[in-house]
Amino acid sequence: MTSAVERIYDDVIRRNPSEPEFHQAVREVLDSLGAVLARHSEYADRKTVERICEPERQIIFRVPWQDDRGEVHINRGFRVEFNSALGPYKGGLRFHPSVNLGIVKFLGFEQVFKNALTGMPIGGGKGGSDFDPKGRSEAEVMRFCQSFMTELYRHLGEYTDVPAGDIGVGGREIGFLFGQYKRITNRYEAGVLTGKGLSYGGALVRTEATGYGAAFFAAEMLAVHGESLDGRTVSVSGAGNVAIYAVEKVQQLGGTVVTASDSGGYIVDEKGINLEVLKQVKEVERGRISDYADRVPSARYVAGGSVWDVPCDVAIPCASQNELPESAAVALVRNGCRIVVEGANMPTTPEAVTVLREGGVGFGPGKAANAGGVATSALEMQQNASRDRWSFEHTEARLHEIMRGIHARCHETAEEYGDPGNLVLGANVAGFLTVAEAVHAQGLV
Ligand code: NDP
Ligand code: 2IT
Repeated sequence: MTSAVERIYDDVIRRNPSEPEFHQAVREVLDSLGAVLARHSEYADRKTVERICEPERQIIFRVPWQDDRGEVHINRGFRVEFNSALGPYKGGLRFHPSVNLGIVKFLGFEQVFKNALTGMPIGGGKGGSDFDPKGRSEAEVMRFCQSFMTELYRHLGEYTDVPAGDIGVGGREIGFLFGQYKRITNRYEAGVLTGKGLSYGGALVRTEATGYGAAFFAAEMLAVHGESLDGRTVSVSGAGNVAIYAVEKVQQLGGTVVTASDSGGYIVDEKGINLEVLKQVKEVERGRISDYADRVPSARYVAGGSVWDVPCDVAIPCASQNELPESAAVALVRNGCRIVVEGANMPTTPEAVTVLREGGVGFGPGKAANAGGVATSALEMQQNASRDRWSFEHTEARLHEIMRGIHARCHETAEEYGDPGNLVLGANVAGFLTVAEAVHAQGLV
């Protein structure tokens, strides 16, 4: 870090105490910006970096709701509207007990650069709640979503702020949120949320998009070395939306996925994950990954432990932040892993990224590799705005083209900035340049 960038970082820490994930996300981007700022003195003059590190608006609100027994619960809701230089705030909602302001800010900050990399006209934001959907009935989830939207709706709009899903928020929750927004506003504003059901304005491929996109990105990374996913052994963590569709696309591209996990433990299935069983257990029954091992004789379940101990050529972390620590990176290097591709947001710790780089393992950062989800959300907004409906094939082809474009841009930018193959540098610089140019052009706002 140059001293100018170091000062900006120190200021971020001082003004945002007790938010380690936000500090981590900011540090990773600032670490990449020294050479950029040396070339662009106008960004220093107008404090463009400092403005990009400060959210435009941060909303925190009370979410009261009643469970099925009539007991009252009070959760906290968040929406951080980080940057609108490129378009309306865009980014998911996370429902998980670990959610706090610092986590929402790290996710919102990442989203700004990710959305810029897609080339679509979308700004960055993120939101959520410390509500824990686990073990809650559908009626409880609906009441929670309705209470959450009863406050959030005033901040949203298809030209203002467009949420989608993230951990704990999938098609069911988006449906409840959309219904309440429509009821309160008396407007059928389809483009106010993405990830909607196909019967009311949702887009084909949005469900699959993040996982498919991460697999496409992995394929692009391998292609640089004349390799492919065909015949590769792949480890995936998580067993939610991103993980399931990463497994599906890797399999379609000829790879064998041997793992999946949740917060309780992981499964190893050397024969390759049986996708039908995985979908039944996680999407239909909302069960645990251990249920998979109960049904598939070739699989074994490991309670706790580290899924990254399983030897693989390609690792795709798709669960949560900092799930791949230094010790896991050491194991991956030792076992001959070729590339790590982040399906989740910031799953790899900075220490682990260093170990991977020194060990010669290719690394695809989340803000590039998992951008397929939000890119397809932007395609959903496009379809809503034109009251159109695209086929699966057409939409998937657009997604594939967008992921190829993101990889190419990161790759070329890393070369231009003197560190070929460093996709962290490429993603941060390319994303920053797009946002900074628009922020600068719009004056001191
Ligand atoms: P889901 O809620 O569908 O699935 C999350 C999965 O990760 C579950 O298997 C869950 O296990 C596991 N998990 C969550 N938190 C932890 C934790 N602290 N430790 C271990 N395992 C955990 O979420 P998604 O698949 O949508 O999201 C996964 C990741 O991908 C997140 O980082 C998200 O931000 C990112 N992402 C999502 C996009 C999307 O379109 N959905 C787009 C881009 C990125 P358990 O059930 O035990 O909690
Ligand atoms: O982290 C992410 O990019 C998402 N959760 C998806 C955001 C979106 O608006 O589709």
